[in-house]
Amino acid sequence: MTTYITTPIYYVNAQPHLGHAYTTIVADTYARFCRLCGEDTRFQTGTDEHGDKIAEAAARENIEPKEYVDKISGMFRDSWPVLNIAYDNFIRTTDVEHIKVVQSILQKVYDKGDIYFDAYSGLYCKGCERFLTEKELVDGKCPDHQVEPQAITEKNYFFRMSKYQQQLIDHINANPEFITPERYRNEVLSFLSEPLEDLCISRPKSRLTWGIEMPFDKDFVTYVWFDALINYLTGLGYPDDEKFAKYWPVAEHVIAKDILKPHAIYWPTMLMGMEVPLYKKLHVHGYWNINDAKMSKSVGNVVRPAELVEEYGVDGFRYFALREMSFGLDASFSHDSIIDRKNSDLANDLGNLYSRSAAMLVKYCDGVVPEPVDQQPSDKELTDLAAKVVSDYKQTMGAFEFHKGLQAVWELIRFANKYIVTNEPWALAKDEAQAGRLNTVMFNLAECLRLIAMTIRPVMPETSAKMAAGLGLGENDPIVSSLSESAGWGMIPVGTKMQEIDVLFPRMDKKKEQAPAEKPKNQKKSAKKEQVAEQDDLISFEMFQKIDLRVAEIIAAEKIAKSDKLLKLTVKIPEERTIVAGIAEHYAPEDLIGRQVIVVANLKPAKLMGVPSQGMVLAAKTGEKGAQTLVLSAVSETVNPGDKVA
Ligand code: ME8
Repeated sequence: MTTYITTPIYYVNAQPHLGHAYTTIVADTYARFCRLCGEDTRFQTGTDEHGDKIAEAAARENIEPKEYVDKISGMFRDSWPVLNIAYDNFIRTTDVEHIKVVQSILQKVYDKGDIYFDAYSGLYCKGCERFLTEKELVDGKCPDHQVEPQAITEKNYFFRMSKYQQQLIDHINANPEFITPERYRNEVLSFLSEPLEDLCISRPKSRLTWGIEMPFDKDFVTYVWFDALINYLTGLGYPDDEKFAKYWPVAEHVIAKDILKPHAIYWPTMLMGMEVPLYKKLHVHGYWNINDAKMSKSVGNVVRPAELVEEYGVDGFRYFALREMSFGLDASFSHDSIIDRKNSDLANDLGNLYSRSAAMLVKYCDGVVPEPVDQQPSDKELTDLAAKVVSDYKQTMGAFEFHKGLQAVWELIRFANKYIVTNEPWALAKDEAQAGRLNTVMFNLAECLRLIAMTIRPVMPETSAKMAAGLGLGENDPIVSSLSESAGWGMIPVGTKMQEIDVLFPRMDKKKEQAPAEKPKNQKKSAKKEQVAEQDDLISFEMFQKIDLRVAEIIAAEKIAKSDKLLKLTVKIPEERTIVAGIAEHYAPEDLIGRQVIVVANLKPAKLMGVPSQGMVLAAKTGEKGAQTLVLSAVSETVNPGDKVA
């Protein structure tokens, strides 16, 4: 079996956010799942780099479009390894090969008469990059972008999309899995019940130069879907490369509902015009909202994937994204919901199962998987459940119901935790006559861990590898990496020697301060400044200069009553002041006297546990999340208290 899975190619007018990350994690998980099932799999993502919005973004930054797209495309490319996303191909629409293929396709479709030149008046939405019909407007505005579309009349090239309307309806009716989930298939069929208009596919160069030139008219560039959608072919070396012959017939696209129409209507009709077979499946998911509100730059609630990885770990984030969203429906992100999932599903259920089982294997079996000699009828409940879980998992993951696939695995995890309680290995260990039974129970637990390590592999590759290592198995041992070969019960070899590993998922504290993405912005920045900060995650030198960093000498330190974390420090910078620091768990007050540390001297004064604090002491956070240690900042030689740090 072969699989070709793609994400949309993302516009380079903004940095990657939670929505982009979700789609890409979905595609990566599916690719890993297909590989787990032994399929030859190709996974492609990339960036969409032509068009008005991008030319405008470059102009705002005062740089050439090419320089601009190189920079932002690089940000997308750099984001994906942080999320453990392993694509096979990253395509850019500014790639020379892509441009050549788009032009050759345009010429072919033009030569056969499916592209014509005509005047057009219409209501154009810049956000959607297409003309909207009156019917699509809500209160005269584009429902997606909340702006009134512009009335435009100009001569342009058109693709005869209407010609293929019936053929597309027939195809969708004959192939129920062509567009899923079903609600989106119904939406498309309902749209197709009205006459389809032809598709405007060009812009005069007088209005836009940042695009691919029409091969038959140098005064026009193509715009923009006829450029972007073709990436799915050019990434396979269309038309001559063998990759095209091999992977195109099994192409599956993943998108969100915002680009349903271009993918479910424009693209298949374009393929018909190009005389290329249609893709196999379109998988459409819903939208992530933030605390039930739309994610938007102006509200200031855009969630950045790198921040989530930093906060919750890569697997914590991947698990949450796939478990929380029912594929096809909208979902709401909040820091509390991710912490809840991490604590209950990962730390309590999976983490505890692993640590309890591993500890008992070490204690009662010298860390070696024992031979099961005394399987009892009650064990059949466990082995039957494992078989059912693997079968449900395979079916749901293959059908893009990732939340259900994970639910199935968690059924096994929760049952295994109960199995420990009902079988009481600690009691069996006290009775020599029960040695065989103890070995059987411990073997069964080790085998559960193996099956769990294998089934979570597509979603949480890092944790799966860690569990495999803990079980003394190589990351790529077929018994944890091949569902086609090793889905049955009882495959962990007797005699396998366990290895010690770190805690899988430390619990997280909910009361901690929320990450910045959730807080609304309250200061107004100029549009230009915001753009730069948004795109670079950088602050200007002027902004940095506003932070008054100084060397402070600690002259007194004491605990604050009723607080485990806070110390009251008296420092000289060179005048004396009080700073409250959250370092009580890491430093004894008496060890601090005489130390020179770096402080932010111009932080707004605040009261902590009733004690006024005028500044902040800087320290490094080191170690695993949840078990971090603070190490105070210092200067390498003694200097005068109050010296500036720059
Ligand atoms: O549309 N929730 O690019 P784009 C979930 N270049 N997913 C979201 C999301 C959200 N709130 N916001 C964005 C384009 N996405 C075109 C595509 S393809 C030939 C050309 C994800 O940068 C989701 O996958 O606007 C959505 O379809 C995509 O980003 C849109 O990305």
